[in-house]
Amino acid sequence: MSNYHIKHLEEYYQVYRKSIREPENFWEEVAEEHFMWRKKWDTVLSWDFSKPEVKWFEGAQLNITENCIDRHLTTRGDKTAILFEPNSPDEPAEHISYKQLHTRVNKFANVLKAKGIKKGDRVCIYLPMIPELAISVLACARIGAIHSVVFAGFSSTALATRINDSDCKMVITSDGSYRGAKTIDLKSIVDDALEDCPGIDSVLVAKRIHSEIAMKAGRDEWLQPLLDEASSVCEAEIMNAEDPLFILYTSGSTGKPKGMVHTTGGYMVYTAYTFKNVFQYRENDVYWCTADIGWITGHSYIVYGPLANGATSVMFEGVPSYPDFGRFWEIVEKHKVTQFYTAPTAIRALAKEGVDLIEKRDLSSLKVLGSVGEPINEEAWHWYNDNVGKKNSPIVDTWWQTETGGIMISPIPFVTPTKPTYATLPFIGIQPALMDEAGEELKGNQVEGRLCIKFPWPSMARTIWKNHERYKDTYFSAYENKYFTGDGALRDEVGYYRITGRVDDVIIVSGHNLGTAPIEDAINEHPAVSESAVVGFPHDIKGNALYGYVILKDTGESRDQNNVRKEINQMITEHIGPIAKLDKIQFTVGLPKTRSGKIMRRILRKIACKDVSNLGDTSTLLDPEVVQEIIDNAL
Ligand code: 6R9
Repeated sequence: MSNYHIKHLEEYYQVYRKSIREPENFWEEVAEEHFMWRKKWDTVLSWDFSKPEVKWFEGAQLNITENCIDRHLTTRGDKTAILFEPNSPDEPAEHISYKQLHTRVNKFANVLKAKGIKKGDRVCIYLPMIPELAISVLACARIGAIHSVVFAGFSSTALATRINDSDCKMVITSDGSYRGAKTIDLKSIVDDALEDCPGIDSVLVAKRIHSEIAMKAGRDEWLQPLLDEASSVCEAEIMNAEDPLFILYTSGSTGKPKGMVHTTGGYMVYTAYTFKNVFQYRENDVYWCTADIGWITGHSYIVYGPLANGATSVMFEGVPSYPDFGRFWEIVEKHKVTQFYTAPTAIRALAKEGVDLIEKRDLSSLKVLGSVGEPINEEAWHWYNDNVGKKNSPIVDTWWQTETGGIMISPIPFVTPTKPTYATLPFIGIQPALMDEAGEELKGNQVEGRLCIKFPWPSMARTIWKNHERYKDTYFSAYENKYFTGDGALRDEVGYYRITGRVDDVIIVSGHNLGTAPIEDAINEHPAVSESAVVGFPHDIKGNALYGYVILKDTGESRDQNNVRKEINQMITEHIGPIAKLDKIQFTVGLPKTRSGKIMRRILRKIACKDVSNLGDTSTLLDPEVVQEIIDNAL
């Protein structure tokens, strides 16, 4: 079949036009030819963005693990499905074949069943990047349990909030994790979290660092003995296409994280189809995405997309700087990686280290380079292109979101001519629109506005867990009949898109989305703080760093400001995790507020960026003088 793999620009335009003119026919063809359905759909698509309600392949039945594992057994049984590269280069890599993955997922699924987990139950997975992470995700999918993976860098408070929001019954974790030269006691973080999680009946613990940990009788159990005993046959649960597959939390403009719900059929079709085309994946490739499975990039492009294509997907436990900044290149050489997908923040950190560590390695296996998570700046793009790709491997700058499930705007390598800092063209089936402030769509090229999507695509999130109103408010109420992304973008003279960044209260730090509200909530927990406001400012490596303006309570006591700064960051680490720590903390007597009490973050942002030449209209402020005070004391 032709349109599964797009080979030249003309074909892209042809297929794109078809996907827009006849979306149902288009996606039906893709779904029919490349996947294993227990029963075909009655309706390809029904939708209404005003509710919003979107259903793809309604009436169809399937199990995604049969598509990701079972159907490859006859043709690719001994092929490596997951290639696990441990934190330490001295520990051998583990090649898990499709057959072995089948056995391990089935055993794990039987352990879940024996523990009383049933279709529709929520299971929280809080694991480092070890094979059990991918296997437990697939084991949940095997029996129809809804996985909720929480990135293992989140704090106990953040973990507890997520467990309780989706009423998880079980947590899967490990004794600890390796992170470069450090070890982290994951199990004790889980123990702390579970003090506040009455719904958790059981905790399964994988052994990784072999540390002494507390095991609570009647609740906690070591995973391995259970797996050893379990049968390796587990019938896949038959799921409806619109049954939830997983929940994944993302930050928003209130303190409460949003549990984005993804369903089964459309998510599978879209992640598999994008994977194949965006990475021009071929049978013997070794594909490596450096993300953590705790983020959407790992869900869609380490686990589901690659495995649905029968690919070999590298899973790396460690960090780019351990034992030195050459680790990525050592791994590329060792496993002859063909596609390498990483984040701009990693590229910038590696670029700072110079090219010696790259030149030591043979990177000639590379064919395609990818970037995701935040806009890639021109300098980083060129460094990546020149030194890693040797000007031979196209860079796919892929724009998408937790909410979109799969890649939305991206070049197709060897098909779309790339342009630094541009995510270029909409992927097949994707209909972007740029909107002006008045809510009108900007037609034609050379325009800049807010990025929306006009038509449903198969892998879009269907709702926010138990909060459909919030889903509607956040994404479908800014512009009528359109999904609003929260990003700004421009369209150049040939129709290429460039993402200019968030237009809401989300700040992307090292590729991680952080809402200002939860960080401010954490700061305000400090007994000496009366109010705070957090904004982003440009940072060489992290892309953005966080700048906090903090008003202290007047208690009459004198305080060591540096101690308070440390304590504030400690509060943030406890409530969210170290990724949300502030780089700069300025104490102030007031904040610029409108008469209605809204903080004018625009002004705070400019001051944090040291750009105070044009602060715009400050006349609507309650107390315009506070602005000068803040400027005078800026850090
Ligand atoms: C996949 C992922 C989503 C937000 C998104 C945007 C930013 C992601 C980008 C990019 C510019 C790219 N973003 N990819 N900005 N160019 N190629 O990262 O999902 O963690 O939900 O973040 O990340 O601002 O709205 P998620």
